[in-house]
Amino acid sequence: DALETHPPGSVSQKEHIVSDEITREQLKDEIIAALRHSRGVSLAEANNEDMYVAVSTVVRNLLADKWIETREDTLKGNTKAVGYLSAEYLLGTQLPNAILNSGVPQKVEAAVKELGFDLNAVEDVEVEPGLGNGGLGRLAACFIDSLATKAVPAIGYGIRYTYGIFRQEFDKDGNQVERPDYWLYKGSPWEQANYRREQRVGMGGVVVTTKDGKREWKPAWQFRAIPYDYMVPGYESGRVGTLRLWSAKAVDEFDLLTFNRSQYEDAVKGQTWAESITKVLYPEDSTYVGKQLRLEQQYFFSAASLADAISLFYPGEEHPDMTTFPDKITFQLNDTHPVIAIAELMRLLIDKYGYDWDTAFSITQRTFNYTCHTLLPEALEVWDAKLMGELLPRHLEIIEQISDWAAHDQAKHGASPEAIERMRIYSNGRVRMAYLATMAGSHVNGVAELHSQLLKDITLKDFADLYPSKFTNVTNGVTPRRFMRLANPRLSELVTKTLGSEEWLNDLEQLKGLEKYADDPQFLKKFAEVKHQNKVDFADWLKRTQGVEIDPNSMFDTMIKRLHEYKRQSMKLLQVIALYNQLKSGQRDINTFQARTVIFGAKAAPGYAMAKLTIRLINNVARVVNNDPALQGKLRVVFIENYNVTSAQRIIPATDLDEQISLAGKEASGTSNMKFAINGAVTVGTLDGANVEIRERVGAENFFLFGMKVEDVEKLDGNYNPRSYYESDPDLKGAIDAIASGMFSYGDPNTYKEFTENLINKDPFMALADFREYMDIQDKIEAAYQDKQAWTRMGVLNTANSGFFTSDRSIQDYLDRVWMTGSLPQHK
Ligand code: GPQ
Repeated sequence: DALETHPPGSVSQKEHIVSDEITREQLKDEIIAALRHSRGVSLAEANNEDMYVAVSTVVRNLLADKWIETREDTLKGNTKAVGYLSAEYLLGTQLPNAILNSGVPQKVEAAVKELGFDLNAVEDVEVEPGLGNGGLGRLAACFIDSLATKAVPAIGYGIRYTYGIFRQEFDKDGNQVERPDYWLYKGSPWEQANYRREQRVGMGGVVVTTKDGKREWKPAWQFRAIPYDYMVPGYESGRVGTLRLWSAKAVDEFDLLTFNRSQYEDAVKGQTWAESITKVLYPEDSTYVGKQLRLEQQYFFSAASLADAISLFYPGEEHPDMTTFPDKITFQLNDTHPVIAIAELMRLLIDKYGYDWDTAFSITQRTFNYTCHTLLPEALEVWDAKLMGELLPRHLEIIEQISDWAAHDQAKHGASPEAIERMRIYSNGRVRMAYLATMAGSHVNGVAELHSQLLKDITLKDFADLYPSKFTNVTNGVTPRRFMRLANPRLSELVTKTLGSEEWLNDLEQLKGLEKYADDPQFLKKFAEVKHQNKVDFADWLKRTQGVEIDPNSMFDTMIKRLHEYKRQSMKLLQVIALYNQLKSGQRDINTFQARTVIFGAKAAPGYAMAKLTIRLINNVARVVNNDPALQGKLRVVFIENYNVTSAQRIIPATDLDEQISLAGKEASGTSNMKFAINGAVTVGTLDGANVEIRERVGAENFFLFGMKVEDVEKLDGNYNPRSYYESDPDLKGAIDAIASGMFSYGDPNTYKEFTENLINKDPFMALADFREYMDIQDKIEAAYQDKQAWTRMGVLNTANSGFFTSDRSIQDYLDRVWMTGSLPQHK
């Protein structure tokens, strides 16, 4: 399939074109040649899809020399490289970003136009590679963008899932239906199968003791690991990094013996089984499932990536001096998913390269660092030792040894026997991956100040007490190239004109220069106009794609993120229903009511019943509210189907009010909050995750804070009685009773019983306790929005003060605090 989807060679061999000096005319020739050579069509025959492939091919060609050169410089080893290990990369579309970073974006745009095509329509053809679930995967995508932009020698390693995150549809009852996301249906011009760097990965089998007393793993099966390479073009750095995603294949294409007996099905079984490893992304976000196939995926890509790095940095060496490995490359473990790489490196060092345990462990410890992305206990991976032992018997043995070493080391550092017991990596038939990563790596970081503090105080307290210097913070960030320049060209242009250059795009703190215009009526008018036009565009898009009509003059109030109880979409919904009740009863005057469009976007894990029920309820609240003539269209609820990176890029620039309302102490960081702030939306939020730092920077008066703090939550925990809130707050009771009465289920009181009962009796994320403050702050927001100029000013101050939240800064923090490495020279 790789050969079919990637027509070989560059389109025009006639001369070597220096990419930055290419003219518009040359570009047109290249595109026409690409149409003819790789699509077999003339310009006259070409449709948008042909054009998409042709332009992608030409842009890739423009980047090729920089890609090769960056790789060569990375492998010279003068600067320690970074290996980013992540099971997820939620990339978003590639073509617009590649054009932006091609060095000649205007010329490409002009060339496509002059060939008679609308570049937007051409770009719309692309299906985004949804190789991630949510924040964690999107963060990895922002990080590789920033690594390339900052010219850090780096390779992103991950998995090429044949099926990415499911495509979400809603059925006639409003239920989520999951459809397979076969994003490779028509191939992808952005990937390149790299058979030169194929690896073998074993699994299963037994461990034997050899004659000289060594332990040796005899795997039962071998898999081919085929890397698919993606270019990661930096912005204005002259550098193009690599994302290497592994795909599994059977070693023997067919079992010929079986095939000869005409048992075709049996013959291909082995192949199907091997390929199942990278077939599909697990759709759980922040939840651990413990499935064998998941561990197979984790080991498969970790082992292939380590083997790749060793062969890259010690080419052709049978006995490499692995004591230098940590000076050549440092591996960042993106959550616990790749933590099995620790045991794999130990196995290679001891069993393959013959190092003693202490040397091997010292090399390993210096090689790895671990980022934790959660505080939810159910998200921490704890593998069943039996399962691990069957799949990776030698690795389990090694982990057992590390576990013993760790207990020993903890005792040396003065830990009590009880603390040592609590910190056990391997006990009671379980392997705790977060503990393994903490003990066998150099640094552990959380993803926002508050989160890193809570890791030290609660989740990893015992470890932090013993090894305080291991722990650090790196607050997340987002790439302004995708989430500002590409998503919001109007605001980008206004910023560039106002600041006088485009330098802010890779030095985002320059946004601060906008602050002095916060009271300039001319500037405020332009800023407001940008927002309005973005809202008009978004409304058009929604009409076109979902057939839903919304009013761009209403306030766009947005909550987009995975559906999870801790994020509290349910609380937002209760507020909407309470508003609806008040408007219906006349308690709130419809004539003075600020028109609002409440926008939701969320996927639920297919096995997460409460989340799926919430989706159904949102859709049905939308149905009832939107069809009630008494509201005169002033309150509308829309649910974006199949929320993904592509739709995020449309929603964020059009949003007035951003909802970040998780229970304090549950959201590790959040990253959409940063995207909204940069784009000049105002946030209503709790003191959770990165909200804390956003509020600090944009100013308390430009942020709508409400709700309990972490300390309040801790105090309430244990004697929380949600029913008391339900009984004492008429708005809250009215909203829950409306759901229970069947108002949103055609009169059936049973449909949402689990939803309402759960809130009244359990409410694990204390939505009821925060409800009153949430209602009140929404009233303040409504009042504030009436003063358009004051509201716009808040938006400007959000944009001006959110420069800190670029992922370029996060990467700089990793360089300084964790990786202790630097950049290659930039080639402009
Ligand atoms: N996050 Cl553990 C995920 O998206 N998936 C996960 O499995 C885990 C965390 C998120 C986290 O919930 C957000 O608060 C962060 O902003 C994001 O990771 C990136 O760090």
